[in-house]
Amino acid sequence: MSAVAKDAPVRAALGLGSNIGDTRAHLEAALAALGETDGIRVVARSDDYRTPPWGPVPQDDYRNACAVIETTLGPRALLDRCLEVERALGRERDVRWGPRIIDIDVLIYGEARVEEEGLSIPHPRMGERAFVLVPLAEIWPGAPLGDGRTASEALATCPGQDEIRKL
Ligand code: PH2
Ligand code: MG
Ligand code: MG
Repeated sequence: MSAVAKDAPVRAALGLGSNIGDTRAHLEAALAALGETDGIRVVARSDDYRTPPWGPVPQDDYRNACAVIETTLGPRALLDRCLEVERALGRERDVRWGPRIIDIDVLIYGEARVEEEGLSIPHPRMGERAFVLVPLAEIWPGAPLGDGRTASEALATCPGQDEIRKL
């Protein structure tokens, strides 16, 4: 055993989405790249779900999934790695809420609360979004949303689940 104690990994949840091009390949490539990252271990991956587009922009349905990871990266370094993987897969600056090749959001990072430029953890809107809660509750039903509810508790009252299809 090393004399130097290492920080214990933190359990975090990521939300992934794509609605441009080969959406299945984009999610697979994103998870592969994340899993190859020093300091990130992917411990669970949900099924993929076809979900109607949420928000004001008319666009194609999404493929959404969630992953649970264990990470020794801090929240900002984790976000930076997610953004790097998005860029590597070809994502460009896009319209807010608009279509995208790949979106990787940090939903939960342990019990941490982070409010910084470009980074809000727990993700402030996930408790109302079936496209996040359905895959998240599949792999981590007890995930703490930060509002006192778990993923499965929030899902019990979340509208829009009937339009979501497991792929
Ligand atoms: N992401 C958006 C906007 N709308 N709708 C669904 N169903 N899934 C998404 O991932 C999504 C969305 C912008 O981040
Ligand atoms: Mg995002
Ligand atoms: Mg998003």
